[in-house]
Amino acid sequence: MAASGSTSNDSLSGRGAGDGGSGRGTAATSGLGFAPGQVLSGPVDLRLSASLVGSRVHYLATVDSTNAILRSLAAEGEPEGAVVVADEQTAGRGRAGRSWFSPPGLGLWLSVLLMPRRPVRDVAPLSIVTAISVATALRRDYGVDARVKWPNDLVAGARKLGGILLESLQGAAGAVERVVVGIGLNVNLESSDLPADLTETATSLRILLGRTVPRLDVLRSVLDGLDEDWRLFEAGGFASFRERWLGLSTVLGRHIEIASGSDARADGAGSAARSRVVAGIAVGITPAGALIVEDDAGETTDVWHGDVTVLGGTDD
Ligand code: BT5
Repeated sequence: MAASGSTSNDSLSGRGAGDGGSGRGTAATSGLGFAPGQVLSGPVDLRLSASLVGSRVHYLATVDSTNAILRSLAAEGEPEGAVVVADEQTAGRGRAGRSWFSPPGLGLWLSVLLMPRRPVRDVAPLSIVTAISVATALRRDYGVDARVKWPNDLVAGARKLGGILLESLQGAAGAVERVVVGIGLNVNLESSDLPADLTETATSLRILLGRTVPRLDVLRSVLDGLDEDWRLFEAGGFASFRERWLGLSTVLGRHIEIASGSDARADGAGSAARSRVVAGIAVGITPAGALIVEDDAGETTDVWHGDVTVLGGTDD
């Protein structure tokens, strides 16, 4: 299908107008510098160094969910590395049926198509790998103290800066043929933009830095970082990210509770019927990306997915 989504002129601001603080207002900082509704070449139009991630970038104004759009495109033969990025999502998705607040022009709401051809279990850590990759890019290029909260959160100062939603389109014999990696990143939201239920828990680059940031620059930083990290993951699996996780994790060494079973699995099948809570200290991560939790009796459990609550203090 042709990627569908409405177009608007609001985002058609001069390229780079947001970079120099030229005072052209919201459109200058909110627009990606291109008219929405186009398919862009990452290397040519966006000047990405990446050769795979962002090979084609569908830039749309308003969509229900970039993950949903990219799933449809994938079914019609979209190549690996394709990206869908939208100014606004009207039905942005979180895990387990939750929603993702995606107001127009203030964040990066995007999805990347990957084709790992690895078994489901090997692909599950891609969610934390993506969070590690984005955190690394933001630390390097914006100097923010971005960290990761297993399994899929990007946090700063104990607040949620972004989230990752992995959806797999499973192929034959357990091989994952296509994975849609959804990334939501709060860029230029101010506290007053947040709905009441997120004011105490969410943050953005703008809130952290005290200034607006051109979304195009953040997009480049994130896609180039992902391209590099995706190659590392393909070559060495999660083991290549273990050290970085140890340095960026907000849960390591903390007393936590994990509600698992309410989470959607990597293959998208979900397992809502079974829900269990594992409690203890997060003592490490396995080479394959499962969180190791040690209970009071010293027994350890490997946990593959779930929602983590850090007990007795803040999350960072
Ligand atoms: C996530 O789910 O964190 C995954 C979010 C993935 C969003 C991207 S945007 C592009 C792509 N297309 C999509 O449709 N989705 C992906 P989860 O761990 O379940 O967290 C969801 C919870 O985060 C919600 O229940 C809220 O409490 C909170 N939340 C919602 N919007 C938020 C925001 N903009 N900033 C911070 N927290 C938010």
